[in-house]
Amino acid sequence: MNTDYTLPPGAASDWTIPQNWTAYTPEQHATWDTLFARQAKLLPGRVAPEFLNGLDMLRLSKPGIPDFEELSERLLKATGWQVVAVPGLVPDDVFFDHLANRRFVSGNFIRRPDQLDYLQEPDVFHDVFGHVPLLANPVFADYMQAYGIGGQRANGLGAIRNLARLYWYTVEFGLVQTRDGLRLYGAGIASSHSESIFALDDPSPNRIGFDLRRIMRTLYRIDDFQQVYFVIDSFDALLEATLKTDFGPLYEDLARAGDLSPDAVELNDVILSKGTQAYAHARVGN
Ligand code: HBI
Ligand code: FE
Repeated sequence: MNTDYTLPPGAASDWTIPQNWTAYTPEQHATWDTLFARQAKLLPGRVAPEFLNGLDMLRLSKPGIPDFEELSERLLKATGWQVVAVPGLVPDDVFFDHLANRRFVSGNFIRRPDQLDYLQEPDVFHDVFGHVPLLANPVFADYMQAYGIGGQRANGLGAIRNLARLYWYTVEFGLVQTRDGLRLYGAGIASSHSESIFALDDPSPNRIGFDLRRIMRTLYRIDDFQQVYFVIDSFDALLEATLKTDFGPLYEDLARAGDLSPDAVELNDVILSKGTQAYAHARVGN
């Protein structure tokens, strides 16, 4: 995927850079505060309770862009994870190596005030607000490390394309069933005001029960709301499904099975809601 990137000047060989927290301007801290306030208001009743717990445990409501040293100190105590700064997207093998060692890489920059609703590269709000709360949960913390270790293996088997879909449809855009109803937990949803509403409430997307093999066959779009969301029963079930799977033979099987489009519905799918796809069809180019 990103393996042709060259190491930016000033970065260490593992692509980390100093966060340089004291260099953030008051405007940049204010951007964080604006984004935080908007999501903190929207998410209760929408996000998995484990996410809200993480926000609380890590004191993420403290004003301003979090200082990674302080954040890592709390996170280390909770689950042994740390947050390290990187300039942007890093090559897959570097990304996997950090995760396998319980280090989460975060962009140190923040979006401009005119980009509050969408940007292509993951910034500190997406990475820290979106991803880090669940890293304070022991089960999810283990899942993320397992993904990193699995990524190192997939790299050698030419199967990153398949494995990356698992990350996409769980870590970035996952939904979870709870006693109180459907909740979001994916960082791409949790850090987006509009998708936090769309993913749960809009009639357009399909919502389908989690199935590891099915997910790894499914293409995804990076430039718009998802056309399908996959729903796990619990973080325990997600971790167990990945730990008990022998990915080697599965990758061979997936190569034969072929890819599915994001709006596909398969015979064996557990359909929680069949989408109209009206949103996707109304967009130019669909
Ligand atoms: N780099 N900084 C950063 N953040 C990511 O989420 C990321 C990355 N490099 C590769 C990557 N994600 C994914 O493509 C892998 O899961 C395959
Ligand atoms: Fe992300």
